[in-house]
Amino acid sequence: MTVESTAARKPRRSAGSKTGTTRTTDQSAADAPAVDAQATAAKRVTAKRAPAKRAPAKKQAAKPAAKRTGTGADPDLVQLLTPEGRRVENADYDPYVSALTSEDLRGLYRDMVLTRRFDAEATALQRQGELGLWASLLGQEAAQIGSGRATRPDDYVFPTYREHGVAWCRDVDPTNLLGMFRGVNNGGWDPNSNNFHLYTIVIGSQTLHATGYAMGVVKDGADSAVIAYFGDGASSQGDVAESFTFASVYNAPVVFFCQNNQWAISEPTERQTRVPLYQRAQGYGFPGVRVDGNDVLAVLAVTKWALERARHGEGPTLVEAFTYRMGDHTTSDDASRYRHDDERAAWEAKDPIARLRAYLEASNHANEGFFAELEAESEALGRRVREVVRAMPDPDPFAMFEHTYADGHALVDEERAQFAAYQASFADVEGA
Ligand SMILES: Cc1ncc(C[n+]2csc(CCOP(=O)(O)OP(=O)(O)O)c2C)c(N)n1
Ligand SMILES: [Mg+2]
Repeated sequence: MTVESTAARKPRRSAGSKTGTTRTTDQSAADAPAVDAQATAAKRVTAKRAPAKRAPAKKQAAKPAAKRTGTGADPDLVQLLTPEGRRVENADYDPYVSALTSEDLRGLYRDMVLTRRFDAEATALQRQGELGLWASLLGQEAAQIGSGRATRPDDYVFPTYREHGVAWCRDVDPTNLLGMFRGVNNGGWDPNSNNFHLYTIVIGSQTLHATGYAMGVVKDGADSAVIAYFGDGASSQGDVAESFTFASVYNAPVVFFCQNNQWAISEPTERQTRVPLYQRAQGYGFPGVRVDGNDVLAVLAVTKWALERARHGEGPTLVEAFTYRMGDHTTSDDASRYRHDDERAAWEAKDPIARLRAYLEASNHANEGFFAELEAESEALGRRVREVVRAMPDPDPFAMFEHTYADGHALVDEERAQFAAYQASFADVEGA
């Protein structure tokens, strides 16, 4: 499915493009002059360092203002599909999804269903002892599919450890995600094949990598954008604050995509922030938008808008996808120890897949045959995942000592010898 291609491509970013004056969407009148000054400085730096080969400035297409106000019950939330699956109008973001065909809409549904199935299969495999750990995305399918489908192949994606739906959109084979969780490799895919970086466990650090990468994109004169995923808990990390500062002052073409799933392991979001997370962006001088993270159309629209800003030299955007982690933090966690079932039940009523299905059915975008075929495809995916994981060869246990230092190290040599002695201690048992 090529949802991305439905949006018109815009001019390439250039050194002289509007960096500050268009960033009015999230600024109050009072702070505008300060931000303008900052943006001018950013433009100066960018222009000085820009390679000569980059295209001259082109006139910007008119952009819609970032709406912080939605049309639903929550005025802060951008929503195009209500939890009941009713389409609501939004003049700012409708243009980003208006060209979607029935096939595109079915494609988004298929993406979410298959991603959920893959995720459920991985959780079951962990319970069966086939994986060491799994971080489920249950409940976050719309946030991930909507944003993932908004990206172009030449964009670069920096995920956390939970972005299985985004990986799906980037054509990373889902079975490749499982090697690390089985402990047989350190990643399992080539980041440069799909412009999808390796999973990052060090909370928030990938926002710095993404910002640096985005600054490099500008130096290359390319018109691609970068998107960095992180969580509500990660928003408290210094790395994230630093990346916001750098991205802002260097006007880096990066979208900070925060999946606020309400929990950071056992810490609720109110322990991370006193203000809605999207409002943090204002202090850094770029727009922030809160989108209904369980509404795939709204997420697609808002992320497209933010990526286009980046492409056109308008700098970073913070997108807060307001969603919910339906499962445990990982399979090592037990969320029933710290949160109530009624909270989960309230979010179940906002399920991202159920709401798109309701819309597809009510609008005749899909018939029973489609849903039946998808169920069969889902079963087949589950079977394939089980077979591939069980067939993954164990690595040579000594391989882990080979990649720590390029030229070897006395301490690693010592540890290798200790490990060899430990392994040898099983010889008697095995022989008995
Ligand atoms: C720098 C760092 N500190 C702590 C941890 C341990 N840790 C792993 S996941 C997690 C919570 C992250 O929560 P959030 O950013 O909301 O992402 P979510 O897991 O909810 O997707 C923490 C604290 C870590 N991996 N890295
Ligand atoms: Mg979280």
